Amino acid sequence: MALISPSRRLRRTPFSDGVEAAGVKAYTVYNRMLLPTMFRSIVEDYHHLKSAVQVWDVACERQIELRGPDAARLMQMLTPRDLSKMQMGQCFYVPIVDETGGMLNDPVAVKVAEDRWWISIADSDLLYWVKGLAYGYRLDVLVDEPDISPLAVQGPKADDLMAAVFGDGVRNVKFFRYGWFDFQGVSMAVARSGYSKQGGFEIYVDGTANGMPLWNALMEAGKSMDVHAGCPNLIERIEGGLLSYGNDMTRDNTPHEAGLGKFCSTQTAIGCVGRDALLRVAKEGPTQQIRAIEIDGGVPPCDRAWPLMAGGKRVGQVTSATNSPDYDTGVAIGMVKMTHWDEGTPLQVETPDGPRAATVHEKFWI
Ligand code: THG
Repeated sequence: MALISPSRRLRRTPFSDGVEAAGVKAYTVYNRMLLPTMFRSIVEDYHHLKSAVQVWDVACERQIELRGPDAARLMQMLTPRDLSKMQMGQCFYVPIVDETGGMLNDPVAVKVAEDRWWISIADSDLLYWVKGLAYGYRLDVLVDEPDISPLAVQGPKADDLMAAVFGDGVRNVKFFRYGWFDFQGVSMAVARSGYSKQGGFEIYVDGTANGMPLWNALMEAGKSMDVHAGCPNLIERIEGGLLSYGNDMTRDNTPHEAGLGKFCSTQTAIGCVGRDALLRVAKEGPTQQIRAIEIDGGVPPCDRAWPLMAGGKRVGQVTSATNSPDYDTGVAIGMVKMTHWDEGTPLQVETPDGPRAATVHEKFWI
């Protein structure tokens, strides 16, 4: 494949120097920022993520900050998830929908204070939707993208590495909660979250100056734990059923189709955009939904939707796929019509390398 030409539009991150020194081999573009996708090889990175600990430059998980008296009201307008009981110190995975109930993003919302929220976005230009709502409703809130860059520490040894750098207190941070911890005199928000199923943390690094000092401190403290630079791993995230906005679901899908109905309390999410549309789909239920798809016989890289067929008719599509070393099969995420979404349903998937036998599963591998 050809190289990507660097330019100011394709933003570097506070950790890019560390990523390059670690020998990054491939990037993708996410929120107009560089996101590493491979260091040694996808398979080596995968085994290492599951056995040791990695430091990930996920600065591309950009923050939209809401600040002001109407911040909480605006946040609840954005999502059908009920935020009324959310406390400071909590993070919520929140579907964001438009007025038709179509998904615009699936970020992590961080409640920093009653009047201050961060929305840690997936790959879509959500800022303009949020600014438009704030302006259109004349809300008393500032909306912008501060230079706050998440750095993830993921893997079974993540607790030990984080304790070595931030102190033993980080061990007590619960899943999808965060606390403030000192690094070289700077207070940083440290959450137990991240885009893997191996456990770990995300540090919200404010500004560029603290980026490389923190990166280097983690690499130094982790030497005995075989720490390595890593990144969200394609195989591990498909095994774990972690969805990728723009790949596995788009504005054409409702949260219920994406399997995110459990994060919607549309009845009680008062004021949320798309409420009427979602109440309708929640009542009737989706007619297609995300499923784990097992594929026999090996799969090529997946850079477009692959049709899922049954008896010569299209019944869905595969949107992410790879080969799993640990499960010794092709693993995939797909959208399947309700007539064919039951556990064990045999299908055919049309890959660029030819048709493959596929099986629908109700649960993912991890
Ligand atoms: N962390 C932060 N920001 C992010 C991501 C992240 N922004 C972009 C992207 N990832 C947003 N998408 C997701 C998708 C899945 C999860 C988080 C963000 C996730 N899901 C868990 C799961 O499915 O098992 C659990 C969610 C829950 O139970 O609340 O973690 O990773 N900061």
